[in-house]
Amino acid sequence: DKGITRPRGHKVSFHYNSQIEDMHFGKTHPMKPWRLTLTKHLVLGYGLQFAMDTYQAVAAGKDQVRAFHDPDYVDFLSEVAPETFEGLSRMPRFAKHTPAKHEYDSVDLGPFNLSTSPGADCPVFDGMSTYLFLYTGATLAATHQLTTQNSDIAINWSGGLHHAHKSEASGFCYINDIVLSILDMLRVYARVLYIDIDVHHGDGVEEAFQRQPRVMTLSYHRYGPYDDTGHKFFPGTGDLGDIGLRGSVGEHFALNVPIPSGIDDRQYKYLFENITQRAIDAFKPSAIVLQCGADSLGGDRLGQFNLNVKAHGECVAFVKRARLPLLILGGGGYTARNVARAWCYETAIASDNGATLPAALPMHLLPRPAAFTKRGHGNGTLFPTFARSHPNDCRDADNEYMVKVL
Ligand code: ZLM
Ligand code: CA
Ligand code: ZN
Repeated sequence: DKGITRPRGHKVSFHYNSQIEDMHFGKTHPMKPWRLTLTKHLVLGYGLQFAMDTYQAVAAGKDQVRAFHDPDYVDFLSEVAPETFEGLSRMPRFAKHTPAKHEYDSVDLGPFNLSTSPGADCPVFDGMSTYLFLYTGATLAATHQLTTQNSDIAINWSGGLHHAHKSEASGFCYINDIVLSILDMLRVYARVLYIDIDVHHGDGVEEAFQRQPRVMTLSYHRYGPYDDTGHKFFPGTGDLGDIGLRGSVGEHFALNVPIPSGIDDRQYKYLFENITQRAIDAFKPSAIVLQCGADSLGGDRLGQFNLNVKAHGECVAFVKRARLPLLILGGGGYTARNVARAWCYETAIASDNGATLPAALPMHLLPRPAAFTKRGHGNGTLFPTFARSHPNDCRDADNEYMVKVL
């Protein structure tokens, strides 16, 4: 069908729940769950579902989330909504988790670094609990496919929330689905390698396993001063000398590749392939988790790298060639249409259809002709980025590959 093939002896599973797309962090918050709508439409438009097993995700249980997170935090996340936030925040078992105010915090933070202020990194929004437990459920289902040997590669683009801590939300991340997945994998696999190509440092995952020699964490990220204000690029950790907890058995099982802004395809590919290969050779993992944050692409609203979709995808292709059980997760990515291009392309690479994607968009995904953009013609819900495009959203204009292929 449509030239999309399922190679024999190479099973890929795709885990998703469309309910996640309807969530809103707040009007101008950079994290847009509807980037997953765009991704889904591209994946289905190209017929990639015929090359994979697709699974509708169900919510993770609180007990599953407690495998890493503090029980009070899990209760708070499962009960909180914008209307109940204030009341819950005053309850002593939750109030004791309220952080001290930092000088740079422009918003008031409640317990667990959560807030109802619109400017917060981790706002409490309508449907938040549903959202959190669903993306976590999708990652755990994907993990289960691998540990039971039902899939060789499992994909969850709604997961990969690498900043969440044991009892604190951070950087748009509330539940650390990656840590939960790796903890589950450790019951089956001797060693797990975690690789993180999001433009931000994978601090939550590194911290969780800093004393653990069975998990090696390897993050590539922007590091150093953000601009001339002297503020560091978020989260400000992940220096080259960060190698896991010194003096513990986990020392040397964390690797960090701090990178200045503007890195291009050739430079990134050189670093990624050389370092990742040496990590695989030395550590000999039994399984790999790859966080594919798309904020490392050129033109990202928050990122400062200059990668093309093709080079981002080559990281996935490279890791796939290790032929180990592979969990592929999303993460950051703030210029929605580029996120969809990257994750659709990477879905094709995972399912061995990377070379067969036609250069032209599938017919029903083409932008409406100008004559139809007048008000009153269609509701524009299928592919809204064309209607919403903003000058700042077009910084990939000379991005040859993106323009040509997707
Ligand atoms: N202020 N609204 C990456 C996580 C990056 C911390 C500086 C909040 C923003 C950002 C929020 C609507 C991943 C910081 C920022 C403003 C303290 C960050 C709400 C714009 C907005 O317009 C915004 C009013 C918001 C947040 C920008 N926050 C940009 N960068 C980072 C977190 C997550 O990609 O790695 C994985 C998913 N936070 O720099 C501040 C220090 C909070
Ligand atoms: Ca990273
Ligand atoms: Zn990021």
